Amino acid sequence: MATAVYALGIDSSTQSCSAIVLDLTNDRVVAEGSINFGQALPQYGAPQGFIPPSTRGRADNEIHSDPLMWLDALDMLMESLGQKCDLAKIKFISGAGQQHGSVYLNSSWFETVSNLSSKKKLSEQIRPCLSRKSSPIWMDTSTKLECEEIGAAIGSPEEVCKISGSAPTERFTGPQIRKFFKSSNKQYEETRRIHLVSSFIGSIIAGVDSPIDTGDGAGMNLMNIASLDWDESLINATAPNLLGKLPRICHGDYNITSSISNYFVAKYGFSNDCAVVIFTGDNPSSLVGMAANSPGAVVISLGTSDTFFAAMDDPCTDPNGSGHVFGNPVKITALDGNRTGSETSSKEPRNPKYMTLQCFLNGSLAREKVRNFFGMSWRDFSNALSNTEIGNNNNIMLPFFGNEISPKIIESNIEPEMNGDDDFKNWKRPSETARACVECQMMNMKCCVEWMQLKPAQVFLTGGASENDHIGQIVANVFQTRVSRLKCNYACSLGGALRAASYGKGSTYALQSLQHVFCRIDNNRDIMPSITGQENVYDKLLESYRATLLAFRERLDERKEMTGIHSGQHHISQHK
Ligand code: XUL
Repeated sequence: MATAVYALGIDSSTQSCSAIVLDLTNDRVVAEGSINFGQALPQYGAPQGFIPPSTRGRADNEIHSDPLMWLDALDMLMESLGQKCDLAKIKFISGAGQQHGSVYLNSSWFETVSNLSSKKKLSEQIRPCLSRKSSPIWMDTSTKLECEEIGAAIGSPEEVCKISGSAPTERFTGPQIRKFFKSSNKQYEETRRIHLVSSFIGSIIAGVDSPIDTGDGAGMNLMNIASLDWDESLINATAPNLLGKLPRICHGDYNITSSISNYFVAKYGFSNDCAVVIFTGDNPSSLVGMAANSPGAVVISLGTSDTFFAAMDDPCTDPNGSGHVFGNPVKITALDGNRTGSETSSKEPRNPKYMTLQCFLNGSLAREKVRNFFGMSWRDFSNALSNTEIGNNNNIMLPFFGNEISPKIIESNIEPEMNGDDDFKNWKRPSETARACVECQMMNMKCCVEWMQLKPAQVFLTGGASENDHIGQIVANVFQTRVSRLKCNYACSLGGALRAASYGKGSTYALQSLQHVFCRIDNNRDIMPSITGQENVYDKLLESYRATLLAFRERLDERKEMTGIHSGQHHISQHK
C-alpha cells in the first residue's frame, strides 16, 4: 500500500495557534490541534492573546502581543500534533496569521532563522533578533495621526484607497510602522526586517526569510493593488528607508522552499523533503478553506473579530473608507480541470486576483461582554436568542464596547448605545440584550457592506460562533438568504493545508478537486430565513438602527466640540 501523503495547515490567530493535518491519499482529516495562548502560556500575561494595555502603561487603544508567545505556542502545537499523527508523512505545509500585526527584527534575524538549533526553543533563539519587543496587532487603533499624515502626503485618504485598496487604516501595518519610526527612531534604525505575522511564522517553518503574499500584503497600506507590488509613493510617505526593511511580495510562485527548516526535522520528526508554501492572512486563507475563492460565494466569519468577505474580479473600493480590497491567495494551475458536482460553493475554476473584506472589531469580544455582564453561560446566551422575539420588540443596541472598525469609531470611553424600553436601556433585560447584540451586529454588517453591491443567494458561515443555530437564524433573517456551513469548521487552517497541497513543490493536487473533498457543505444544517420579504421586521428595524447610529455620531461630535479635543489625537499626544 502506498504511503499516505499529508498536508499541514497552521493558523496563528489572535487567541490561539491551531492546525489541521489532511491525509490527501485517503481524503480524511487525520489530526487537529490548538494551543490557546492565554491558557497554555499564562507567563505572557495575555489571557486573550494580547497584552492588556493597562499592564504595560499603554493607552487603551495600543494593543500588542509578544511574538515569542506565538513561537512557544508553535513549538507546543508541533509537540501535540506529533502525538496524534506521523509528522514524517507531511509533505506540504502552509498557513495563515492574524492580519496586519508586525514583527520587527534586527540584522541577526537572517542568520538565525536559517540556522535554528533543535537543542533550544524557538523563542529562546529569536529573542535576540527582536528590535521591538512586542508586536502591534490588528486590534490597535492608536495611529489616527499617522493615518492622517500618510493621507496628506499622498494627497487624500481617497487617493491612498485608490492605490492600496484601503484608506489609511489605523490597524494596518504602514501607519503602525510610521508610529514606530516616529516614537522609537533608534529601534527603527536597528530594524532590518519587518514581517507580518504570516510571513514571520512562514519564515520560521521554512528556515528562510519568507516573502509576503498579496492577500496579507494588501493589509499594510503599502502595496499597490493594481501592480500587486510595493508602492513607492506609499513607502516614502510612511517612513524613510522602508523598502529595504520589507520582504519581497509574491503572487503566483508560492513555494518558499522544498525542504522545511531542519529544526522541525530534528526536533519533531518531519521529513526533510516537506515543501513550505507562502503563508497568507487569516481571512484570505479562510476564503480558500470555505471554497469561496471564486466570485459568487459570500463568507461571514464569526471570530474574535467578525468579518464579511468574498472573492472579487476587479478592485472596487469602499467610499466610506472602512472596507478593504486584498489579494486573493490562489492561482488556478493546469491541474484545475473541469469539475463536476457542486457540493462546494465555488463553480468553474476562475482566477480572480482580489477579495473584498469588511472587519468588525466588536465580534465575539462584544458577545462575550454581554454574556459576562449577565453571568450567562453560552447555553444561557443561546436560550436567550431562542426565547426572544424576532426584531426584539424594537430594542436596539449599538454593539460597540470600545472602538470599532466598521463603522469607524475611534474615541475614548465608548459604550454600547441602548435604544428601547426603560428596563432594556438600564441593562435589566438579559435575554433582550443578548438578542439585541447579535441582531444589531448583523444589521450593522448589512449596512456596512452595501458598497460591495453583492446580492448573495447563500451566505457561508464559519468561526466559533457559527456553530450556534440561533445566531445562524438571525444571519439568515437579516440577510434574507440561506445560511450554510461546511462539515469542517476550521476554514483558516484548512485553507492553509489546501494551499500547501496545491502549490507545494512536486504537488499533483488541484485546489478545486481538494476543495470538492474537504470543503463539503453540511446540507443538514442549512438554515433558511424564517421570515419573508413582506413581513420582514428587519426592514423597519434597520431604519431605526441607522437613526440610532446617526444620533450617536452626532452626540460624539458634540462631545468633541465641547471638550475641544480631537479624541484620536488626544490619545497620541498623551503618550508620546
Ligand atoms: C481583518 C482584521 C481581522 C484580523 C484578525 O482586516 O483585522 O480579521 O485578520 O482576525
